[in-house]
Amino acid sequence: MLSEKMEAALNKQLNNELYSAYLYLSMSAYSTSIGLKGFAQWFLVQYQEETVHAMKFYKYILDQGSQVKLMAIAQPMTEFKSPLDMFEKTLQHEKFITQCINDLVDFALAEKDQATEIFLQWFVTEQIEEEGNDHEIIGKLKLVGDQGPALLMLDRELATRVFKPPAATAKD
Ligand code: OFO
Repeated sequence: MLSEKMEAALNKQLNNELYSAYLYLSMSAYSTSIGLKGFAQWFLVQYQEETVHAMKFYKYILDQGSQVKLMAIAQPMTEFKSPLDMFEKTLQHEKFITQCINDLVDFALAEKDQATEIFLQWFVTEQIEEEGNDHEIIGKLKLVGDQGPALLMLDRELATRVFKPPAATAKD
């Protein structure tokens, strides 16, 4: 059982993860509209991963006998200056999410809520990967610039990203 405050904090993070999914779906649509199908695929996979993150919070809250309280999802941005701008905004958003996760860990420790602290460890590790991916692509975009054949090569590389659904456990 979660404390009331922890239930509220985890529901807030569930909403943050759904917003992340929405943001990356918007970036995927924008990428398609400017002819970058590989970027669109990369962000579509990112959207799918964020829905997995959201569902981890959803399941954990319910497993703890607490209540899932879905909230309105904010409207994401729909226009971007360039592919580099999109990835800089992605990194900025992921830094915000990392801070939210770190704050949740601090809160779980303060509440002596060991189960939630252990649950959150997966997200602590995941955020390192999330930010790492963005740094790598931003680095490449700075090298190739925002147009020309090199950008199309990067588009082809990003097109290879595939969504790997999380493995089901015996309990699921
Ligand atoms: Fe859920 O990691 Fe991105 O936002």
